Amino acid sequence: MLLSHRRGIHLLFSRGLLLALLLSLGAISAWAAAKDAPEAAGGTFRQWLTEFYPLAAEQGVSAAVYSQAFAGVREPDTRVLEKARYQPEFTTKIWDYLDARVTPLAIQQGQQLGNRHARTLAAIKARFGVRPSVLLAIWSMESNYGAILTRTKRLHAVPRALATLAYADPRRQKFGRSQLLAALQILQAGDISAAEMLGSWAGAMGHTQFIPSSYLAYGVDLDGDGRRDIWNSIPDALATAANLLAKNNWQSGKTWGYEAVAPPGDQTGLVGTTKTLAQWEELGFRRPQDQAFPRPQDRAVLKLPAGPKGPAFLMLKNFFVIKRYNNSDFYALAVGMLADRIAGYPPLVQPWPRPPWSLTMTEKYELQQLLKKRGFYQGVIDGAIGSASRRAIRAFQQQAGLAVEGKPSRDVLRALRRQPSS
Ligand SMILES: [Ca+2]
Repeated sequence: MLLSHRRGIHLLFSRGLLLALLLSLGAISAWAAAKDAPEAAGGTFRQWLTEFYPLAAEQGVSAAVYSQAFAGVREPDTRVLEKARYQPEFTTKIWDYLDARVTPLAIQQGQQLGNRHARTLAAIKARFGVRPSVLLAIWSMESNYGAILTRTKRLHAVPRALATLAYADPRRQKFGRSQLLAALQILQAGDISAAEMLGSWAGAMGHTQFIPSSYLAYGVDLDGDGRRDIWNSIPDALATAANLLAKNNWQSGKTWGYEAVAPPGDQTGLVGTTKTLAQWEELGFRRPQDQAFPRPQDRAVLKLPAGPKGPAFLMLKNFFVIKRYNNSDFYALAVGMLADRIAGYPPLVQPWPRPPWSLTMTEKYELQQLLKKRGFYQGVIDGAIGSASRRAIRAFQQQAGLAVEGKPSRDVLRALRRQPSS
């Protein structure tokens, strides 16, 4: 395991079968000893780090940089493994996803930050061809305009987090190893100090949340201080995001897609097919409020994110370029819609097919506030109903003698409003 396959074979032929056998026996007995002595598990992680170093050295990482990257580290980061194991116990609907991200606050902050960083954004537009509102929307989605970077207790030392995945998460071993090598190259280049290299459990870093390999591919030093600093420099972080989009063939001057009204009937069979906007019009697809499609020869893909009863979308090339950032239709739609709102365009015309029991965004805030007031919820009031909010709903339902299902419904809200504060 500790030698790569290729290097193991090289060893076998260059130094002989006997040596290779002896080495593998040695590795087996060391493994057996570690297994018999669970208190030595930390030592095992240290040993893994020692044995990983030659691979880093091959990438030009000095011993000094390597030991700095793991200074004081004895054990894997168990919080990383907990977060890696987490699976949401419910599926999010598109309207709940968008409610939590395309919020009045995110739009307002995006507009204010757009004014504050107008010169930077204009320079990025000139160099990479990406309009400011798209970059502001990505910044909001990725780090809440940098707010998550200030909650350092929730962040992880990136080299340790990636080594943990490589060492202890079989499903992410390959990812952990390759990203760790990339992270060490960033440290070697001196773009950031080891102590400042903080990120998510999976190694996403800075204002625009780049994993180390993407950082190496797209990092930009826009402010010209000689370092590509996506952690502390907003110009660098936004330019790096723009560079990713540009290098993936962003089409300057074009939008991401159009809200469309589908013709009567179930159009699910056409989802994912590509036609020109003119051809979609011939099939009966229209923009709401009888606006014309600009450039009818542009090719577009049909999406029905909420199924046949919800609004249709005709997605242009840039929608799929946004997905290079995060390979999710929900994500790309949220970036596109938030960007449009920041740029001053109106919201969607057609409603989402929300079930009758579901709550509006204002009601979700009220639900969380009441759960907090009644002592069931300790999380943030952000209108995003995740696991913690659902646990709180279940706890409340149990105490109130209601059916325990944890759904953020109108019934639950009514029951909470009736219950006096404890
Ligand atoms: Ca810089």
